[in-house]
Amino acid sequence: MKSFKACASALALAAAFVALIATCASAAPVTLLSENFDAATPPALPAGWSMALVGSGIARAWVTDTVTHRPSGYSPVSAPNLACLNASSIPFPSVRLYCTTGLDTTPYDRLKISFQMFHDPSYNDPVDAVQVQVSTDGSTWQNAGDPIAMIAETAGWQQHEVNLSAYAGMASVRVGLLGTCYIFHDCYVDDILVTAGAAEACTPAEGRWWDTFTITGGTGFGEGEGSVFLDGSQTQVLSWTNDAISCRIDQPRNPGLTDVEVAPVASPTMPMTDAFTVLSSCTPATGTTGTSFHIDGIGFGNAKGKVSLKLGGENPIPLKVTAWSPTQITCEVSKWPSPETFNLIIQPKSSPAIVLPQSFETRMISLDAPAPSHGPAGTVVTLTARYLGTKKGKVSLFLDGIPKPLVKACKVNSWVMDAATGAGTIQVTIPKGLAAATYDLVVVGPDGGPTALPAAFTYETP
Ligand SMILES: [Ca+2]
Repeated sequence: MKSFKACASALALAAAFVALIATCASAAPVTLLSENFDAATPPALPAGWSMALVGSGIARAWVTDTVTHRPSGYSPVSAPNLACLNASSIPFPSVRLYCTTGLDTTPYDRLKISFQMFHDPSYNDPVDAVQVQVSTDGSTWQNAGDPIAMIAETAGWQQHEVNLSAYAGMASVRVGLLGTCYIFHDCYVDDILVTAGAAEACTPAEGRWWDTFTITGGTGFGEGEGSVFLDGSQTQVLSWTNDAISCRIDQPRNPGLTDVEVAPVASPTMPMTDAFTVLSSCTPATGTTGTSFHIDGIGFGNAKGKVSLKLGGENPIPLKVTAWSPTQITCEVSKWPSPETFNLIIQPKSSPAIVLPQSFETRMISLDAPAPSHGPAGTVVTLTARYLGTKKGKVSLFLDGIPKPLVKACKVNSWVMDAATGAGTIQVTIPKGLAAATYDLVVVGPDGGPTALPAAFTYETP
């Protein structure tokens, strides 16, 4: 909905029309705030930034500078300036460095702040830290994420990110960095970025083994190639940019709704719940005796091999193979024991077996009401059915009467199923010699079991 809102508002803003439509279409992250402190004249803060003391004691200030002093001699990440909070002795207040203009995050689902912070292992006090803070009214501030300690194994700059998505979709969001540093160390930051984006999404949102899909949205995936997981197991990454990740489903997987997780190199993982649907590699993926279906994939080889349905530790049920290529097999169900979801086992001629888990489901016959639903002996009745199989079954009229139930077979005139869709019709003739009553219609389908349509046909006598 928010993406749609972003597009709708773009239509209203003629000047920004092209740029915003492009943003919606590509779902690339948007930079809402970028501050490198390089346009300021030290020690002044750049325009749009201010500070506030939090706590009491010896007043001090965030300033801009061209180099670090405690420890000394380190350059800014981006030249010529960094931002610095000078350390002082106790009692000392923390000082918030913050942007004075609220950011409009209403079009977005995701929000993130990233910044560079200087770390130093020597003379470090555990309280020395930077805490990201957010205000939605310009006066009260909340902590976002944990305080980031200055102490580190080695001296140098590190980039940090804090997820601010709880503040996406709001009219005015101010961000701040609350610096705390005691006596020996100053607090240094540089290159603050606030990035927004749509919710992460997969396009297309469904696919089968060997298909590709692209993940976009979010606040940027970073430039280094990370990893992508489908339901916890890694899948192949074909390309990776900050804006989009292209993936391939490089192994057969269980069909169904799947969690996707993006694990960038330098950012926290991004979980996407139920973001992708794995489809069966079988088309159709449901059927019955006589159903013809094809399997798409890779690595089947040129020579015709074997295909079977398999359920747990039971014996495989061989299928009739009617066509075979390295990437597509066509086969037919000849016989099966009961309605189940089967693993499909492909045994190429000269390579190991390929298992497509939970990929083909056999179905019982399903029936619609007969037409007509009443009439005398000799009435020709049509039943619309699915999964009726290609082998003719049996149809009877049934009445649970006294002293005993009555079963009377109907003549089956035709029994037709489309081998690809499973749709079909059964045509029967109502037998002679029954009492006027409303009977169940009982159909014995391809799995050998009876399926009843209760009180489906009213038998009329002259
Ligand atoms: Ca800078």
